[in-house]
Amino acid sequence: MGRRDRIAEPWGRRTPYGRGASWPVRVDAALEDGIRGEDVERWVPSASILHSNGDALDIAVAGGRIVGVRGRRDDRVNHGRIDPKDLFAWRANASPDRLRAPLVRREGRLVETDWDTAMDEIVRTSRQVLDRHGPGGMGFYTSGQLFLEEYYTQAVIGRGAIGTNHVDGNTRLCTATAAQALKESFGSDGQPGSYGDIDHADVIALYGHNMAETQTVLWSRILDRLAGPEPPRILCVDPRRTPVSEAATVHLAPLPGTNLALMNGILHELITRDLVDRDYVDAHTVGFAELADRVRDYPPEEAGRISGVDPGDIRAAAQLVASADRLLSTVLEGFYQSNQATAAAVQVNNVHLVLGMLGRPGAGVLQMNGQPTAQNTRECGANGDLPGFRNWSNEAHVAELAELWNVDVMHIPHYAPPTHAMQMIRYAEQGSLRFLWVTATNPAVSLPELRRIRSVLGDDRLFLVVQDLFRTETAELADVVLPAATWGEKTGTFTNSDRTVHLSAKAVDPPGAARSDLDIFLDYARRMDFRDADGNPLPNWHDPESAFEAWKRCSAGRPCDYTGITYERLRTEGGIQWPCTSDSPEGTERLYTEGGFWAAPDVCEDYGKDLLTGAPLEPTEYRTMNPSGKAVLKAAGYVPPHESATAELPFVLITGRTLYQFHTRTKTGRAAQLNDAAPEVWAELSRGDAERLGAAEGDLLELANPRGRLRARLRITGIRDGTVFLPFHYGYWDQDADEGRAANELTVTDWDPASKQPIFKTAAVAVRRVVAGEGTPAPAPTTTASAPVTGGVPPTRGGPAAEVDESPDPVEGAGHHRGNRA
Ligand SMILES: Nc1nc2c(c(=O)[nH]1)N[C@H]1C(S)=C(S)[C@@H](COP(=O)(O)OP(=O)(O)OC[C@H]3O[C@@H](n4cnc5c(=O)[nH]c(N)nc54)[C@H](O)[C@@H]3O)O[C@H]1N2
Ligand SMILES: Nc1nc2c(c(=O)[nH]1)N[C@H]1C(S)=C(S)[C@@H](COP(=O)(O)OP(=O)(O)OC[C@H]3O[C@@H](n4cnc5c(=O)[nH]c(N)nc54)[C@H](O)[C@@H]3O)O[C@H]1N2
Ligand SMILES: [Mo]
Repeated sequence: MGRRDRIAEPWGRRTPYGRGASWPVRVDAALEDGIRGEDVERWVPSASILHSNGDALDIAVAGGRIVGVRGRRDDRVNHGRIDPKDLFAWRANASPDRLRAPLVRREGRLVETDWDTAMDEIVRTSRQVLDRHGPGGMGFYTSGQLFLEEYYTQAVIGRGAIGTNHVDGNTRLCTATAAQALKESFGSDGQPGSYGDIDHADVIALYGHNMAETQTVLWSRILDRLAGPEPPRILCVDPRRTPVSEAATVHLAPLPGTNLALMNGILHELITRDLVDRDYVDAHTVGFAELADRVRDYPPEEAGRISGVDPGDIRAAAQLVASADRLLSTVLEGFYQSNQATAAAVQVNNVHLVLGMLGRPGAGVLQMNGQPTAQNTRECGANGDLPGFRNWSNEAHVAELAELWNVDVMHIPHYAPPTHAMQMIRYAEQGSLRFLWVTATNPAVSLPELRRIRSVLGDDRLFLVVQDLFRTETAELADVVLPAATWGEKTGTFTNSDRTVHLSAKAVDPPGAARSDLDIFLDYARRMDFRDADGNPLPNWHDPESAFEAWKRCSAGRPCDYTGITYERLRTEGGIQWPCTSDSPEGTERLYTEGGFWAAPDVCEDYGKDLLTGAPLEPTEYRTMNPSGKAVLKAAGYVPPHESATAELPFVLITGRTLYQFHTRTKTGRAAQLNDAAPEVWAELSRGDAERLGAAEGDLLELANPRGRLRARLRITGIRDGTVFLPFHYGYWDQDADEGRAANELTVTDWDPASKQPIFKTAAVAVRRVVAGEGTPAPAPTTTASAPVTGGVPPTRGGPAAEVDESPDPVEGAGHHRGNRA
């Protein structure tokens, strides 16, 4: 099939297929300039690390260096394809500014030191804080980008050895709402659907999910269905014009923050027009009467009034999903980070439950993940959950952990729900949290209201450890910086959005003295001399595989049961979907096929919350409501966002992603192909709003509200009126700058009451034009949702450096893994 510029054509060449057929193979490969297939000495199995899709790939190694990547043709997830970020960003691993030695703060400055000095300082401070403040003085803020083995080790150290409740991940910012929505509806986290559902669905609905840019390989699968016989029809719910909306049969562009009203409008139509699957509802759910009652207040006219969507379009959307023979829905940040996040995401589950659209090929829900390993943070209990999706308010579940770890049950905090990240920041601000260990996340750019975050993390009272690959904005605030090995330099497993587990093996050595996160945590545990009740070391494992085996014991009998998976199987077979047990050795493609949910009172992960207030249900209340563990139809009424547009701050600010950059750009900003495609922050406005401001493409704008200010060049796009979009990828200029370029200078300290996920997608801002662009367009890509609606902007191209091999066969001279392609 030849070579393609995958910056200009991010989704690559079409390989059309029809409904129910197998998605054709297309193997994407990118090797360093001058390296040919036969120069590659080893291909090391891994998967993509720059989104949640879990695209299986092999890392090419020559001369002790990573020299490229190639998609794995036999893997169930990607059938050989990889996305532009994964094709190019591996170059960042070898970046000359990687951290090569630990840093400690001396007289205000970070200076290089050795591991003993750095670890001694961490251990000494840990002991001091434990003595003076107890376990509640200690906090761990981790990631959705480490490996399963590392999270489980962190969870055991934090919850079992130290006994602090303050362990959370940046998954709180990412998919806490996905987890909570799944718990509310089905009793437990765990994705009901499968990527294979794309092959069978005739209607696919994407809610607040710009899949084309954020899971580009999965979108390629949909594009290939759209290009084949019997294409699916698409529903898109997004206030911007995106590649998804361009492909949609029905596009609803709500005012940001009004998803719940819109969903209630859709459910109103399904219920009042009696499009409900009564048999399914009666057999498998509780709560239908309350739901019907609640949505009665949201006829399309009312839902449309609130959301600014034409009532006819709401009817058309309801008609579209109701007409599906097999309906697949996906949900992401446009719901999870917006007003009433959990309540809105739950209504998508409700659509599936009332239509009986679950557990069959093509009929499924994907409450998507964002980060590559977020599923593992959640299942291992390194975020605000207990390991193995155990219920913190179920005494028996906590006792299981105490037995597994051989510690006193009272030592594992379960007096309150695990502390969420925003609350940890609050404790640090108030001074009760004195030690914070940040791993694989860059909160000085990614948390809301950065001026506040800088002041909390930079406070002398807080001892801040930052473990990263680079000297990030957050590392600059740290007391100790630890240099970590990353993907390709260490071994571990991780699980994608559709429960597929992959092994990522070490391909090359990390730079300098950098060490794997797992080794660092285990070293800390030894130096702290953590012991179980019998005086044995805790944790009692020593490497990735022994950590994985320990995790398997923890997962046994829970929804995320890994007991049938081994490193050897992952190495030889490729991705396997959990649960995988001796009863289901091939893994499990879909959950809840016979209705059987994880919602019975004794097994469920959560008794649920009031969606408006977040108040948790008492165990007895849950038992009464759902004694036999059916799915729960949970309803909620609309309430406006806490911050809406005003006369002074007339625009609603939404923030999000572009295809070519990943988060705070520590990797994608260091690969020329990706960096050049979107090198600098920009702001998107509609044509009408731009005219009203007297601004043209490329003009410099200032966005401001009481929390901060930033400047960005204007791109005029198909976004809805009254809304301004900023990519959140670009870190601030310098620590003292009062005016930055990070979107989070302007976002608000606020979170969803049920999931505690911060609201990154509704804030109010003023926008004014500062300087004319003089014909220079905004530094925004043209191939994406940022596509200009005005002429004269040159198209985004990568050129020869971005040319990638796309072939039905593997590149020359390379062996392939056997696999279980779906
Ligand atoms: N290229 C790229 N891919 C990524 C990542 C990345 O950084 N770059 N990050 C990964 C991670 S961690 C995540 S979490 C995912 C996120 O993946 P997505 O959720 O797809 O990405 P976002 O751009 O955050 O938001 C999606 C859409 O939500 C819309 N939106 C904003 N407010 C609202 C609202 O109130 N209602 C509705 N209905 N829509 C709204 C925005 O217009 C935007 O197009 O992407 C993953 N993949
Ligand atoms: N305004 C706004 N803010 C947002 C969002 C938004 O849409 N809008 N989205 C939110 C979401 S969904 C997310 S997921 C977050 C992401 O926000 P962050 O997690 O802060 O972003 P990253 O840049 O991915 O940070 C990961 C860090 O880990 C480092 N790293 C990578 N691999 C390893 C490793 O193996 N070990 C160690 N120790 N370090 C490693 C990287 O160098 C990087 O510094 O941002 C959130 N913030
Ligand atoms: Mo995320």
